[in-house]
Amino acid sequence: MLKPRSTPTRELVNLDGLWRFGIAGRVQDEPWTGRLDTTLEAAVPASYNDLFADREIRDHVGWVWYQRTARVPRGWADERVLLRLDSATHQGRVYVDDQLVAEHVGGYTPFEADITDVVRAGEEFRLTVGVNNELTNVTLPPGTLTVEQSGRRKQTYLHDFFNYAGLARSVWLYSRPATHVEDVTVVTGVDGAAGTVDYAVRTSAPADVRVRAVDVDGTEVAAGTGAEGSLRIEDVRLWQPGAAHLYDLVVELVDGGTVVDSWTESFGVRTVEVRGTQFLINGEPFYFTGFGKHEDTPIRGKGHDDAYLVHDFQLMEWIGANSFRTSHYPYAEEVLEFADRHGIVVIDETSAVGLNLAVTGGLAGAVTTPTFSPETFNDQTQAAHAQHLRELIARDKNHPSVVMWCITNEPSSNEEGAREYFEPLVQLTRELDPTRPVTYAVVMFANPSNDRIADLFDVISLNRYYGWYVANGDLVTAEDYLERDLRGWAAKYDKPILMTEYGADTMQGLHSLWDIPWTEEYQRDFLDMHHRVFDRVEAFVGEQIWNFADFQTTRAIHRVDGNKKGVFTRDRRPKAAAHALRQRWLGLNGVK
Ligand code: GCB
Repeated sequence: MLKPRSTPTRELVNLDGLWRFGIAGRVQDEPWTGRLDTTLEAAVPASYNDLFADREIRDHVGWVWYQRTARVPRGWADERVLLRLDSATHQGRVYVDDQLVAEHVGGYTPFEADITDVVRAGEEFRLTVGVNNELTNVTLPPGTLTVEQSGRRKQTYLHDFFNYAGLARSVWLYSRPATHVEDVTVVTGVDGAAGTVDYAVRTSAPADVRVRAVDVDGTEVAAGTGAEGSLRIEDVRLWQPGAAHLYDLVVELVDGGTVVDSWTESFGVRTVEVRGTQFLINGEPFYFTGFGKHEDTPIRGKGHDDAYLVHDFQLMEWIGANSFRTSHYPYAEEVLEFADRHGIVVIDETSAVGLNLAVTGGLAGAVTTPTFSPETFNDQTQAAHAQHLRELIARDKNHPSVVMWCITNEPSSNEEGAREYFEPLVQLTRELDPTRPVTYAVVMFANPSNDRIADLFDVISLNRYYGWYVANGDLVTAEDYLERDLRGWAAKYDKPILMTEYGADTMQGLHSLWDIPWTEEYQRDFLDMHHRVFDRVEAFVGEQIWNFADFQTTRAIHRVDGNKKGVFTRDRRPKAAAHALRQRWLGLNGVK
């Protein structure tokens, strides 16, 4: 699905701002049929949970309602009119006046509705959006709903981040010509000094297609006609990690000499390949440095915020990080566009986190119920996962920054049923995008002898907590365990190995001379120990620390107002480890 954009043939109205807001039970039934009966207003984009001084809202389970009016610009009489929600976490229902126009399940991918037949150019309409935050065994991420003796509904879940919900990304009204570009796919290659650009344009109706590739200064560097084809850019400037270069592909639909739709897609020319134990970008070995991140800030929760976006990327540059993983869900498209423009490498992850009944919030529990079974994660979960992959890859396939798909975080890959669950999903990912490697983040209890799925993937991405959940406070033992573990994977698989998580909770301002977990010194020494080991293992292609910044989680005895494994605090101040990392990463410069 194309991100709405203003073009010579399309117009765009942003519907962000303050919307009337209420939780189900406190507003009228069928709230879309009239003015929402509330005095509250919620900011969009933002998760609603932390906006109000109201515990019931923060912990509400079920539907909440957002409402505002919007006016269709009067010049849109001959256009199709669409509404686009960049996300509604985790389920959305959209009403224009009394009419349901869209419904979507999945909290981190966009959806839209053609509302031409229910609105009129120049007139106002009432826009009501219901958002539901419930998680079950067939949603991604999954969760469990229970009813307490008091009758209160409660949501529990297996992932270690707060279940922020609401309209955390932008909402748009846009116009589109009746005959229009529906989708554009760009696949690039390198041929000597030239770049090759294979493109495919899907149109809503038969039309003549012409395309041209344009450089940043506006110079046309290649052109072609037809819905599919290949362009050649001589003396191409590649998109490189740390040195982004983007071109525009201008796509025009022409009918009898008139341009009926015009769409511009940015692209970068680059290649990605896994060869043996190497991860190659543009044919050169690439070593990932960086973090697993979260969309998480005070007050806004998971709400997209351009100021944090700029600042986070500034901090990544300052510290020498060349990459991050969108743990544990697809991030706002603005984040990927920024990464495209600034040469930051992205591992794009799905929201399939928590497919593991042996983990709770990072801690291992006894497996009492099988993870994959008709009662737990089943065919319906797998179907939701497949649908999520389709939506994610459709959304993100043209971003040069995205170099790999991570289709799940820490599933129970050592359990029976894992292979049956994942094999078709890996296959689907490869069909949807044959150009990018595929990985999954491997949980600590899956090792080279009991893991059942690693051979299906291109890169082995390990989440390991030696010195934290195992051998806590004993970095000598932890070093030994870590090295054996990594060497075990390297001995079994001829594949690149990447560390996608390692980290130690750290309270900013807590210090000690000794190996005391939670201190700033311990975090620094813990990371140093890991880096010594990584430098000794040949198949190693990168290190992404858990986490970039402290983030909010659900309540748990091992969480102090959230997870504190950030190298930066939640308000983005550096802990001591940040300075040590900076020394290492600026020195490495993406090559080990
Ligand atoms: C993990 C999870 C991550 C947690 C982290 C932790 O393995 O992938 O979501 O936050 O551990 O800190 O426990």
